[in-house]
Amino acid sequence: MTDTIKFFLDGAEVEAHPGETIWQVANRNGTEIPHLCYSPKPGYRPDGNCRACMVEIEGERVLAASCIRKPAPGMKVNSASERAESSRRLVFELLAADQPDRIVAHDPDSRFWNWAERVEVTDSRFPALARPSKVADFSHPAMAVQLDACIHCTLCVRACREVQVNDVIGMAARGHLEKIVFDFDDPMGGSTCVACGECVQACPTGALMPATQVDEAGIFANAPDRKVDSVCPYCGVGCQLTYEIKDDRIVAVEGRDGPSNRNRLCVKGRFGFDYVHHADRLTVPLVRREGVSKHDVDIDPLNPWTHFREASWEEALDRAAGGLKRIRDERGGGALAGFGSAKGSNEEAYLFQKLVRTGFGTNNVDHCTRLCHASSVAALMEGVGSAAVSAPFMAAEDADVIVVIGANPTENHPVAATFFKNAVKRGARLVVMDPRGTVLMRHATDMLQFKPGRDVAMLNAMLHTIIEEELYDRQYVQAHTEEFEALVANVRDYPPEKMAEICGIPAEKLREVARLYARAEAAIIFWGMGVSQHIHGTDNARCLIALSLVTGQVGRPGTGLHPLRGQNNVQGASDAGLIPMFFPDYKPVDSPEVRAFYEDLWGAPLDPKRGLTVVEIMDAVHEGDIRGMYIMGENPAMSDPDVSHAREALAMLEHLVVQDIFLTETAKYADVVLPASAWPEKDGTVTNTNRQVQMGRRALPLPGKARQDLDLIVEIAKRLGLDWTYAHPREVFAEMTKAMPSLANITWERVARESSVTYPVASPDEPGADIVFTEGFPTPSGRARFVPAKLVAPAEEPDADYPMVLSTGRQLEHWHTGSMTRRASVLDDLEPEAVAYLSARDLERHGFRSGEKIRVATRRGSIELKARVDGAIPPGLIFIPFAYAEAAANILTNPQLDPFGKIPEFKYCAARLEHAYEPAREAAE
Ligand SMILES: Nc1nc2c(c(=O)[nH]1)N[C@H]1C(S)=C(S)[C@@H](COP(=O)(O)OP(=O)(O)OC[C@H]3O[C@@H](n4cnc5c(=O)[nH]c(N)nc54)[C@H](O)[C@@H]3O)O[C@H]1N2
Ligand SMILES: Nc1nc2c(c(=O)[nH]1)N[C@H]1C(S)=C(S)[C@@H](COP(=O)(O)OP(=O)(O)OC[C@H]3O[C@@H](n4cnc5c(=O)[nH]c(N)nc54)[C@H](O)[C@@H]3O)O[C@H]1N2
Ligand SMILES: [Mo]
Repeated sequence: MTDTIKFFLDGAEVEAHPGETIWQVANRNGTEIPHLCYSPKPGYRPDGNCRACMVEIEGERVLAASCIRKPAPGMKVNSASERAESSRRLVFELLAADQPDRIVAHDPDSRFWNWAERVEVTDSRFPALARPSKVADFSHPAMAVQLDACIHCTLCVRACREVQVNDVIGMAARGHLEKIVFDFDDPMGGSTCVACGECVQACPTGALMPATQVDEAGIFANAPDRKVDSVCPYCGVGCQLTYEIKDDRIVAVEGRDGPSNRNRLCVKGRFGFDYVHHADRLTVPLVRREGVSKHDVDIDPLNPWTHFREASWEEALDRAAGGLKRIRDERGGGALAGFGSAKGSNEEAYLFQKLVRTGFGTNNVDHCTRLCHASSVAALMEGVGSAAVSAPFMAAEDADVIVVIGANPTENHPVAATFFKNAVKRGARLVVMDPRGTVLMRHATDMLQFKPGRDVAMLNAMLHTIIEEELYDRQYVQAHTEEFEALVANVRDYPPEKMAEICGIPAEKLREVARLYARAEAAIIFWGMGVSQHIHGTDNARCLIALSLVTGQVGRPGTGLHPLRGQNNVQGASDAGLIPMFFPDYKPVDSPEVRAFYEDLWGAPLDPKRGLTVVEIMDAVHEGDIRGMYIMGENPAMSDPDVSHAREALAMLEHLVVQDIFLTETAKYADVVLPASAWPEKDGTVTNTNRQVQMGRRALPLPGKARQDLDLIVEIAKRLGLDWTYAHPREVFAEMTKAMPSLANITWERVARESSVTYPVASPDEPGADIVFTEGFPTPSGRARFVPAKLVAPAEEPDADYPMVLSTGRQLEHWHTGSMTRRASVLDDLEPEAVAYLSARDLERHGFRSGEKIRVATRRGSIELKARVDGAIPPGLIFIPFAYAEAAANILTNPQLDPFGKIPEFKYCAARLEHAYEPAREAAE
């Protein structure tokens, strides 16, 4: 800290760190200075426009805005002089003149009114200015805009343009007509706003408010009676948030300063919370009525009584466990399987796999990671000995080159994407590689819109360039890797000039991007499902790993390999052992020493064979090998590939127990349905994509007779003969730390205290290691291994019958199978219908109009949904999100698996477009 300076604040000598403003130093020293246009939150640039923070500086004629003014050595600042105070009071008085009175304020608890009260301004001597008449804009389902309270402080503009980088809000006009506008002065609901709500969180006056907190007249409503700190239940970013609660209902959500979100949230985290209060919530245990077929499962969640009847907890649990026990005792544990959940806590995931392993007696336990990053995990384990990210996504802040491949973070990891966009503003190069144009493309410095399924061709061409042009890091390769020669020999066959045609990117561009990445001081790679969900997904990831190793772009700040993890707890659930080939911490089940350790810890004999994976389990049901299943917090009837086949399997099961918060498409096939706890109803830890273990806290009571997921797992375990006594997740966490070296130096209390602890962590009082592989790799040799990849074509190529390529994935507003988000009012309002995204050319060629209902068919089946033209989709490609039960994308998808990761090819199959079935037309024929 050589650059600290000393100056005087209100007579006392204080120290300023480099770059600090007077306001920040004062604040750090406990001197509060009013502020309106200034937000002390990270990411907000001070603007100094509102004058609410004026201070007097000795020897200066005019007062200074303390939020923007930096102190000089020896400067004498007076924050409480009569002149400063009366000037600030005047500012508040002038602003109050133009505000609705506090009793009818949109937000009487706003920063503006709280500060006005503290500087003793309650009303104003000044007349109000003539205001434009149209001030209220309630066009957006999530946010209320009432510009009569706007003070033109531009915080919302900075929130939108500089923090979240969505570029929707701007300032228009001049003088007293000046106002904030959305796009070209559109209603907010009709603008390109993505509803992250950053502007609402930033607004100091209540001009922008969550719609849940204003009544029809625009006046404040639903003041919370309590607040609970937790973590977002949606994606792997793991944003920390605060639930604001009134009468045991969430009324609003605010972002907290967590290490992965710095107060930011996205539309789902901020406005997608009311699924927990939806009328469809399961509130009583259900058992299937005697003799009701599982093959006809069109059940209304609000009226399930045709198929199910209510049962007492005793009966439901006895039946649930009894059916599993009978199958185990008659046929052995191998006839059972369990799907655990990546939407629950670490403690639940750990107990679930322990139940399957010690209670069922099988390793047939898996979860959605199989459909997700299983191939990335296979490649990372084989190449670098660890499947977690090598650096958090915040490392983008230190990178010169950021590569995003096969991921659509503005929709799927929106808060992480804000940091990528921030990095571009700072001057980093952003390389986006995706067959489909994404929103991130607008921010990309280099866009490689290559042919779907051709990643290996593109990446091998880059590796070829790096080796041929000797751009690789010879020293790094020598010191830290093995089997380099195998890579060199392999990529010889893949020069850019030859690969250009295959991947659709000109050779010179391939070379240019290869040089850019290799020569960067610090380059980092982020990837997603576009890489992993292919029959060659493991090969795709191998190439990315090779790129980073060959150039030494790993283990330093701003470098690394980061598979963006999807579910809020998929990292934690995988770590906890919800995987058929691994015990907790990726310890192989087929190693006798490992097994002995766990048999000792758990006091039970363990199955020495690897278990079956998600898709294999469904196949085994068809074969008659698996007869009973326990599914907690997964919806395979929607999320598995070739879902007709999966649904048949579910119907064939002799015994199916489903534990969920809704009567999902999967639950409809159940023999017993156990109503469980939603995320805001439970205590537990979760691990995000950055390896940060975070604390979720119970904010709400359980609805009806619903019970905690953890308790239900324990109840089933007891009925299978296990002597479990866990009464609180804290006890489970304590046991996990014994089974999992990765959790060394982390305790429940520590996570509760610090909110977030990154693993691995070297001691109880040090922060965890954000960056790993700084000195070698956790492999037997300490070296990372190159694994060459050959070109493998997608399993099903377009042909004369099915001439197009179908790709599936996600939308910003919806979560996977829609069970939660289609029951979240704002989200459902924003995206209410199933859509297929097409290029204008394909639409025209088929004679469709945008918005028209069309049919998409593959060899597995067909669905009908609305066509939506998307300029970023190349001709020949159809993109369908899989959130809509009425047009389930997985009726279409191909279940062919990658041989290593066992992940299905969700991103590529042959399809064709047809006219929708129209009864009227058929009748006329
Ligand atoms: N809103 C929302 N957010 C989510 C989720 C959600 O359901 N909704 N789910 C979460 C989960 S579990 C996950 S795993 C993540 C997934 O997050 P992403 O990985 O971003 O998800 P996808 O939309 O499936 O696909 C990513 C990209 O892959 C591209 N792609 C398609 N084919 C190919 C190809 O052959 N090669 C390459 N390189 N790219 C291709 C697609 O065009 C798409 O832009 O999102 C998480 N976040
Ligand atoms: N076509 C296609 N299919 C795909 C993909 C794709 O890109 N394309 N992506 C795949 C990927 S990456 C993934 S991760 C999977 C996701 O597949 P799933 O995990 O099956 O999908 P979700 O909808 O997230 O299912 C979560 C379930 O948990 C329930 N739930 C939520 N919170 C709780 C809780 O606290 N307790 C309990 N007991 N239940 C809870 C929800 O109601 C829901 O039924 O889908 C895969 N399927
Ligand atoms: Mo996922």
